[in-house]
Amino acid sequence: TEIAPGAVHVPQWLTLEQQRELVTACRGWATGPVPIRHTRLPRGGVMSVQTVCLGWHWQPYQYTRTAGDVNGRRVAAFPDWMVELGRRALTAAYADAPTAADCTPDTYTPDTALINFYDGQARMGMHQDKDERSSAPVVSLSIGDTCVFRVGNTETRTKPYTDIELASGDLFVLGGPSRYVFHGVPKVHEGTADPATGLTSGRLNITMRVTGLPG
Ligand code: MD3
Ligand code: FE
Repeated sequence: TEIAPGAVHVPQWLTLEQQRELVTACRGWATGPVPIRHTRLPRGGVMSVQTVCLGWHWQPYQYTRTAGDVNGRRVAAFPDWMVELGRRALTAAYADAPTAADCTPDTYTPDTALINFYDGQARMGMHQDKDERSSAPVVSLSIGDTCVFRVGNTETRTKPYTDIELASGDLFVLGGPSRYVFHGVPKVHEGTADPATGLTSGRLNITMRVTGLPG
């Protein structure tokens, strides 16, 4: 379903087995070289969401190879199998909306992933993703609790916006004219996760991106 030009929702894209495998992989990264943490914001706040990164370490306004705000170590590599998963995701999302992509699935090469974990109280305020030096699409995969995902406009963090539910296994691709829209997660429906995913509580979201940074 195309929510806005370039913003495509593919419900139930991941199989239960793929979801379980991703949960297992994410558990490993969360306790890897740079453990999952609540990101500190420049103005002194702390995000309610917990994040662990692959390939590049994200902090507001910058991507670095090492995690200066955690333990100074280099983040885990972005795996080749996730590049392939990202390409399959673009193919699935843009099959019926080919004009939306500013890059074709076979050349799409994400080099970083932000893995966000939401407990029942976690939220993400309305924001734009502008720290990447590339306008290539962002691929989002959700596992666990269902959430409300708010897709807004490129001008303001307020109305008009569209609220949709993102459930376990759903794919969302943001590209083309929707790449720089304000968006957020105002609500997680606690306790809606299917334990067969491997997550008994909370919500996991994986976003793959192209940083546009050298090697
Ligand atoms: C729209 N994550 O990590 S995923 C984020 O569910 C983020 O954890 C949310 O927003 C989450 O920055 C939403 C869907 C998504 C991801 C990236 C986008 C929507 C986007 C980039 C541009 C516009
Ligand atoms: Fe975002």
